[in-house]
Amino acid sequence: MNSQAINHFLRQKNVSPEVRSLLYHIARSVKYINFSLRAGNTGISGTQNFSGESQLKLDVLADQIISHELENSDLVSILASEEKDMLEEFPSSRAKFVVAYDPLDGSSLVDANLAIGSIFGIWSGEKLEGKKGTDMEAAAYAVYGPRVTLTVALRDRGVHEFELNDVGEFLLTRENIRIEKKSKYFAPGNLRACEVLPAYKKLVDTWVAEKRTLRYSGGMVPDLHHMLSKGQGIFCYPGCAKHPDGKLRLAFECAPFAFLFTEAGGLALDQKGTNILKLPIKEPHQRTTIFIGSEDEVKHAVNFLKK
Ligand code: P6P
Repeated sequence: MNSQAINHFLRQKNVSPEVRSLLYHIARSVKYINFSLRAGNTGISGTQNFSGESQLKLDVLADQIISHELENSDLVSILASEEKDMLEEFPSSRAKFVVAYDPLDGSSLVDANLAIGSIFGIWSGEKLEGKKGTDMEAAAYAVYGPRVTLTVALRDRGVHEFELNDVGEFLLTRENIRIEKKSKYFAPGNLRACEVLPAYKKLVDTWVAEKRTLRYSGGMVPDLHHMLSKGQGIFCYPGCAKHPDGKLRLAFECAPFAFLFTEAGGLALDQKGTNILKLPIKEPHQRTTIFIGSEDEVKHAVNFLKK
């Protein structure tokens, strides 16, 4: 496959100039975040985010990079960041898009030199409240690992992966990524939930007994990228005593990934069996449980836990 630059590829897919421009600015922010990761200080900033999690200097820096890039695009009316309590509003922007993002998901893994990522959800309009994953125009995530990749889902136009090369271009590496209905891989997050959900332990024990392959790093972005790379998998994050409604955020993590996986033929449900794409965002930092990946595996897991 001839490796096309991202903007040329998006133009060929008839993506609107505004969404192309937004993705261009997102790609630029990923480049700068990657540079700061390779050169930056992994120390803590001494501040906390809305969820009470201590912020690394890199969390704050990554958030600033994305916020400045997207403000400069003059296309966003609302920016929602996992690292900020309040929404940023730009009433004078020329086009109206809402972008929700997690600037550096899994940043606590940086000191262990494990892969981490950035997650982006893009909607048309001027407010985040009430939006659902089904309303998205596009979603994207970057993986900062041995290679830097940017994977983009375009409404009704598939899921495609680009890799950052040595001269700062994102070149197409995978087109029309698909997720099979069944999987030999499993990523069982939040095993502490077994304490309040014995069926979860039985489910994981079943996968072990079936000799399935465990692939779990503790970073949602590389763990889900693994599934899209292999074309199969199931990632679970059920509720537990500490987080009865789950730990992961709907707007910044689960809705964008639900959009990506659904575009690739996969499925994302919450623990009650509701499609994540249909959950309305009531407040930016709202959390949800999530089971995401190969359709048959997700359905089986959620039904198994309901027994
Ligand atoms: P736990 C990282 O902190 C994160 O937000 C996701 O990237 C990851 O899937 C999850 O939390 C891991 O949670 O409870 O295992 O630390």
